[in-house]
Amino acid sequence: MSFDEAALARARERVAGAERILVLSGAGLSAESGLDTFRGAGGLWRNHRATDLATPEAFARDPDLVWAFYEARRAAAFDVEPNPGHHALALLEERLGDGLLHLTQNVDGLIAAAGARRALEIHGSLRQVRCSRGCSEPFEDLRRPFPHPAVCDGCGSLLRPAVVWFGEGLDPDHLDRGFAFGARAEVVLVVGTSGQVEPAASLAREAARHGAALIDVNPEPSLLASHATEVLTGPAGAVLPRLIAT
Ligand code: BV8
Repeated sequence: MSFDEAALARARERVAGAERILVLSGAGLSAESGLDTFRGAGGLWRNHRATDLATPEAFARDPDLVWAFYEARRAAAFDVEPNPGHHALALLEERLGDGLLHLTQNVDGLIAAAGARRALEIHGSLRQVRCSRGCSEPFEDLRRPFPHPAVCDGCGSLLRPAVVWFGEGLDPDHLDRGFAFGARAEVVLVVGTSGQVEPAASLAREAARHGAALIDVNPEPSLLASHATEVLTGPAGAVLPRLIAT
């Protein structure tokens, strides 16, 4: 791995000396597990753009197409394993306990599969479904294939994936906790995200604005790189184990 060793050494110092680290992860963290990112070459599905399918309008217009998209993503996510990047973040959480808060944009469940106990899935989870009218809480349903069309026991509305679609609000509790923690973090570790999606990207940017050193781990420049104290140009699975090594 030929990235800037000096930047890695400086970043490792910061991580080793930090008592509070906010982590924001995106699709790139799961790329080495074999899952497509949103906007990379694999970001297309049956020549639809993922971002066009991840909306309530798409579901209202064509629930079969949207469920086929999520069925493919569930099948892929349930069949792969966490990679060394996930394991490194789970180890860092074990080391720091309440001193680490991991906000993941990923819905693939891989950070929990790697042993992380407290990551917040701020965009929801492929492992859960919910009533499309929102009359009840999301619940885990791992059936493959999911028996769409299936309806809510409570109100008879179609069940949908329990993920946050574009145009839908994130859990206010996740946002409150993320902004509050980030305001007091010494380091904000951004891993595998293009930084294009809001309000997730603001959670990292605000932490940096409050003085946290932003470390951006990505093979390519992200929209958050301009706020970074250190940019580690490389894949998460290779960089993170070296970043957290003591
Ligand atoms: C909201 C769940 C308001 C579903 C996702 C105009 C109209 C409408 C809305 C907006 C608008 N302009 C802005 C918005 C807001 C919108 C938004 O941000 N749009 C963007 C596209 C401009 N945001 C929203 O709509 C949010 N809600 O604003 O609601 C509101 C408020 C209150 C009440 C009601 C409404 C909701 C956003 C959440 C959308 N859901 N996912 C699903 O997964 O199917 S977002 C989706 O994008 C995924 O979660 C994904 O993770 C996320 C972010 O993308 P990335 O993770 O960054 O993935 P990407 O492919 O972009 O990048 C991958 C990166 O990895 C790359 O940089 C690559 O270089 C790197 N990489 C590759 N390999 C590796 C690697 N890195 C490390 N290692 C590697 N090996």
